[in-house]
Parts: sequence; C-alpha cells; structure tokens
Amino acid sequence: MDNRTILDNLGNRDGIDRRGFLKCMAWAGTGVLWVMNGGIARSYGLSQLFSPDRGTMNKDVLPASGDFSFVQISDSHIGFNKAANPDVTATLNAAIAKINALRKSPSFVLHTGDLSHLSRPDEFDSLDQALRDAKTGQVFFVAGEHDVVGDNGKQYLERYGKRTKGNGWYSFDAAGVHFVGLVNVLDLKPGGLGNLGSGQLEWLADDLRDKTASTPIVVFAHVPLWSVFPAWGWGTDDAAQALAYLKRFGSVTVLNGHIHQTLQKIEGNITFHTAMSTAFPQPAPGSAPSPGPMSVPAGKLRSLLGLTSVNFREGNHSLALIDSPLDPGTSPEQPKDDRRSQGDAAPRREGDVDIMNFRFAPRTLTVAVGTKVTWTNRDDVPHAIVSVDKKFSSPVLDTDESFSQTFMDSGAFDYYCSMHPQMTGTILVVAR
Ligand SMILES: [Cu+2]
Repeated sequence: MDNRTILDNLGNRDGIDRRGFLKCMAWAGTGVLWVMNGGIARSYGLSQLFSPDRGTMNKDVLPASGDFSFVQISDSHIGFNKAANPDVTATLNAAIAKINALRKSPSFVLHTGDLSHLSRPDEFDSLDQALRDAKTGQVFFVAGEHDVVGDNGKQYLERYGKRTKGNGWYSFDAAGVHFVGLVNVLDLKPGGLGNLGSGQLEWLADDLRDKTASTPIVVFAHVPLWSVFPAWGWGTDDAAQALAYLKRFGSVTVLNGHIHQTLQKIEGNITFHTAMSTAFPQPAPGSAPSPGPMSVPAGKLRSLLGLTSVNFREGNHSLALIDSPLDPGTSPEQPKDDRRSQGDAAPRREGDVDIMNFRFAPRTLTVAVGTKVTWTNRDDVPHAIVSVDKKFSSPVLDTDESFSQTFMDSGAFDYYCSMHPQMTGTILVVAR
C-alpha cells in the first residue's frame, strides 16, 4: 500500500480508515522495552517484539531474562492532526497495546517529552486518559518543548511536576538503578540548543555525589544530550557539564526523544539512545531541508526501523557511532547560511515574514518606522516568536496562524523562536 492509498482511505466517509492507517504506519506502536539485568541494560524495540501482521509476539527476539524492565515511549504530540498522522491518539494506543501484551509488565513507563502538541489542557487530558490503560506501575515524564509553550511550563508542572525540583527535574531509584529525569526545553537562548541551566547542573552534581561508581545510572531528557545535528537544534548546549558528572560511573544510559528516530552512540561508559515518536517520524539528520513531520511511503519504513539492541560496555572506548540510519548519500554537513537567509518564498508584501522549514524568511526584514510586521507560520509544527530584548512576543503560532507587531522606533530588533531557538531573525526599522 502506498502513501496515496492511505490518503484515499483517509478520505472515507468516517474520515479515517483506522485499520488501513495503522497497518501502513508500520512504526505505529513504537516504544522501547529496556531490560536491566545485573546493571546491564538491553533494549528491544516494541515494533520488533511483535509480528506486524498478527500482532503476536515474536519469541525469537524476546528478552531471555531480566529481573527488571521498563518501557520508554516518546513524542506523542497529542493534538497534532496533519497528514503525517491524522490520529496520534490511535498510534499512542497502539504503543500501549504492545506494552500491555508484554509477557511481563514493565515496572514503569518513561515518557521522554512532547506529551502534547500545543500544551493545551485537552491534549494533556487525552494523554492521561490513554495512559491510564497501560499495564504498568507508574509513568514518569520529562517535558518537551511542546509541553511548555505559552506558560513556560506552569501547567505541565502542575500536572506532572508534583514531586520534582526546579523546572521539573528529579531522580529516583528502582532495582538498584539510579534514574535521573532532566529538563532541557526551558529558558532556551537565542541561537542556542537545548539548555539545562546552572541551577539544574548544580542539583545534578549534588544528586550524584553519594552514589558509588558501580551504581547503574539512567538519565532521561527530551532533547538529546549529545550533538546529533545542531543545525536542526538536535543537541543541548551545556550537556558536556552534565556528562562530566557522569563520567566516573561504570554504566550510564542516556535516553532522549525529540528527533523521532532511533540513533545510538557509545562514548566511554555512556550509551546514548534516542527513541522514535508514537506520533510521526522525522527525517534523518541533514536529509531534508528541515526537521518536521514526515509522511512516509510504506516502502521506506524498514529503513526507519533500525535494530535497537544496545549492550552496556565497560572501560574507556573511543567514540563510536553505531546503527546510524543516515543514508550513505546524504551529507551530514550543516546547511549553508546563505540558504537560510534567502528563505524559500518571497514575502507577499512589505512587512511580511514567512516561517517556513524552521526558518524566518526573510531572515532580516527592513521596514520603515510605523510598519506593521506580520509573521505567518507555514510549517505544520508550531513556532513562537520572542524578541531577544523581550520587547515583543507572540502566542504559540500553529499552522497558518499569524502574529503582528507594529514598530514605532528605528533600530535592529532581534528575535528567535522560543521553541526552536536555532531559528533567529531581525527586523531592521529605518526612518522614513
Ligand atoms: Cu520554532
């Protein structure tokens, strides 16, 4: 079945042919089962644990043993309804069904952020409702940038941050493993990446201080704590400091979401792993003009579902990238700056800025004093504009939504997207 067939089915009377849809979306129901055994973590993609046709468990890849297991799911984006996945609740439910079909229920589920798409109360409600059906002891969360838009995470913290510190970070122990949830989607700096901040780093140093080096550590956060692809914002500015605190431990696993695909890296004693989204895939780093929801033809799906087995390693290994889904033909280089500044579409009239492919076009807009500038979001992910000097800010702008600001003083006004701080622009206001 190709992509067009899916879309035809989606045009049926009831709007959605869920069975056809879920079958084509072979990544639907993704999550990672982690089995800890003697301090060694091993991962199994939920998609690999079940035969795609019958939904039965594939016994060949079942974990043989393990006294303790948990499941990671990520990036549910409840509220998203564009072509890449018109029913994100159905694909989340498919993941939960696979969790519930496991022979042994996981001790808990970790959700590594982007629970919602627009931080709306009804989106959080739907997520909570779906997760109530998961057969597991507890669900732990960390915030994604989509969960903190508009209110700097206030609502998220009220719902999910009851026993957390600061902006929502915390730690807990389970079966001899120390788990640390970190928040790197708040107070993002213009032109920067994910950010932990000094307060959280101090807390982390303190939290780890009394742990012996033989304690297995699992760190989880939304944005990757390693530089996956900084040009797309896929990294964390001050992660090196956090990783320095983790160096002395024999076994460290870092679990992230945000990039909607599986990538793994082993660096010394630290294993990094990013999870797929329960909602939609994103392109491999550098293989498209920008990140964002990707509609996937059925034939391409296998390349997205890489093997997700990871073994802990001991001792100091040199940096190794394993299981990379990068196409050999694509260049991982950062897109050139001139491409960014020119943008993809000419503005329709003086004062218009298009937000497209995670860029402001034009990147620098020159207008006369008194001009009303209007930004319009042409992406199918939300963006939010904020002035570097806090002179203006927009509400969260979903697809095709606009925000206007009239500039009465001359000068250069720098701004960025508070959700994707690598997106920067300038309004240059000149006297008439
Ligand atoms: Cu943005």
